[in-house]
Amino acid sequence: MTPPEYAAKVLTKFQPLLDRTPPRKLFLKDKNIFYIGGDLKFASKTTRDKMDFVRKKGGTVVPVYDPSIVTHIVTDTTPIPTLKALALKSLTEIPDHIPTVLWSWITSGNRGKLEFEWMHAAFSSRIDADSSKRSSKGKEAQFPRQVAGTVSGGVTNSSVIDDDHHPQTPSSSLHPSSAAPPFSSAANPPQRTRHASQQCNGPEGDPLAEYYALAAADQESAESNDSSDGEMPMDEVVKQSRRGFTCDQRNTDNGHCLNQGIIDKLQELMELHKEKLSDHDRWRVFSYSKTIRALRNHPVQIKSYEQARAIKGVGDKTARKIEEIIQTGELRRIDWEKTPDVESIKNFKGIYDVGPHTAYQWYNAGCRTLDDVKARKGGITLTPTQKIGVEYYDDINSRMPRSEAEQIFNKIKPIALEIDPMLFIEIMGSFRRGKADCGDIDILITRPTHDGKTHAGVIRSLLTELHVRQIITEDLATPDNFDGLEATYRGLCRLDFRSRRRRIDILAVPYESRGAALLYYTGDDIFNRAIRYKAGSMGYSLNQRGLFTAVARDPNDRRKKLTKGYVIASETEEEIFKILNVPWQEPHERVRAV
Ligand code: DCT
Ligand code: MG
Repeated sequence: MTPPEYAAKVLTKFQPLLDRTPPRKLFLKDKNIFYIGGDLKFASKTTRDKMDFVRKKGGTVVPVYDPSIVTHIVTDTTPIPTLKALALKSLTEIPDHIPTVLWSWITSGNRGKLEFEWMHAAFSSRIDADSSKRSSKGKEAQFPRQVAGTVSGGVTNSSVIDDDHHPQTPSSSLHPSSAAPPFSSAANPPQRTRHASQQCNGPEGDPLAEYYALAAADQESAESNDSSDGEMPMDEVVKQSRRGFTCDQRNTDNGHCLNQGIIDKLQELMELHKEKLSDHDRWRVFSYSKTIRALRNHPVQIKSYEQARAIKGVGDKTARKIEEIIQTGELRRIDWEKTPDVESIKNFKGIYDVGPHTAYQWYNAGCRTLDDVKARKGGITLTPTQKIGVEYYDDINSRMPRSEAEQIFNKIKPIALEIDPMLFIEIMGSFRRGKADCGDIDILITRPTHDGKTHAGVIRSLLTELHVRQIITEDLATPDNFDGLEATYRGLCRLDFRSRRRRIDILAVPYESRGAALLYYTGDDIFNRAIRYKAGSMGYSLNQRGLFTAVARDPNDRRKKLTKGYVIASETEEEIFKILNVPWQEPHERVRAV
């Protein structure tokens, strides 16, 4: 059995033991560990024992190296076999947020608490991995972590700020042999950042954004674990360690909540952090969303700091905020976070096709209001879709009643069936989850192929017809290939001349992918992340096309696939749930977002 095969097996071992073990002994609980023993082909007894040990201490042994999942690489071998196991060419390809440590780091947990990763760094060039944890340790309450625009003599350097993915903090740029101690950035303590340019985190629409946020959440989790103020370690967003993965628990929200007042204030604070894009703010969003979820399901009304602190995952700082809300009905932090840029950035991001990067650019160009944008203040330029976004700003930013989505769909469906009566056409997204209002209309189209025909080209005819009948009014994004089986269309539509314009997405998928596509486009997004995460931790990969086995890559060139991951399920949602051992849930039970 190979090490990855054994790792996959370990995932399901020891559950009864884990259930019996006191949580304080599960010191690897939030850690996703990729272990390398140096035995690439056959898992030796030592490797098997070590993987068992990780699992028994609550850790997850990740079978296939995936930087979006792995929190720590633990290696007992030299760089070359380590790189082989990781299928990388150079240690520099390991992202900064993943410490590469020796086995001794794992055993340090036996002494009561895991020691700092840098003390156990496996390779000198990786000593500084994840130095961001150390640079801001213990300062979170007062000073949000400086992302990449670092402070030098009180003057911020915004030139490197955009590159959130490769932050050049003073400590991370130090050579390990430097005399400076690992906490050297304390000489330049992170400062509260109010200037918009410092909050740009990278290109908008970054498909990995959620993983960076997740990684940030994990970082902070470890950080609070280590912090001296006793903040409890946070669970990962999509995983609830002892109770399993978030996708495994049906949504039990019965609408009645005893802690709504607290939730409202925390939510208000969370929304402010959403507009700010430093790692710190992203983590706050995840942290508060998790607390809010916990409060929603909490069976008693919280009346004290101690009661708040007793909730799993609520640390000292959050408990103090809850106490303030209970005692005063207010939360001063909300005013503190209402920096001048927040409102403008929020408004700009409401424009279709405007992400954080553009929003901050416009802010820095002097725009503060939508009128400033319309007036092109500061010489800003808009793309054609952004112009449509500005013109129908209010329409696009208001949610439609469920009934309106249904009426629009009921106009579109017969038109599609006129083109081909064999089409499968369904409405997805929040509508399928039973929500009372919808942000847009998500339509899925496919067609059985047993008669030798497909739905290729249908989208073209459908769009033409919907334009002619003035149901679709503006195009925002048209498919690259109208004649393929996969196509994505985005636009605006309306029920009639008196109605607001609404966002509409039409997605065509091959018939054999329909189950995976239904699952994906039904959501919600947090449920999707959780089920993808679970699939990944089981050595699979899940997307809107199907559930795939892991792909083996050429160690000399990661871009080259050695084995093609093959689809093991895609035709029905049920089979995907079954293989991933997720209890079946109807669409309305898949709601996880707060
Ligand atoms: N989705 C996802 N991850 C995202 C965005 C979307 O998995 N980041 C999936 C889940 C829902 C589906 O795509 C449709 O997306 P939206 O229309 O954006 O969301 P919705 O759940 O339909 O909510 P809304 O009512 O706001 O449209
Ligand atoms: Mg939707």
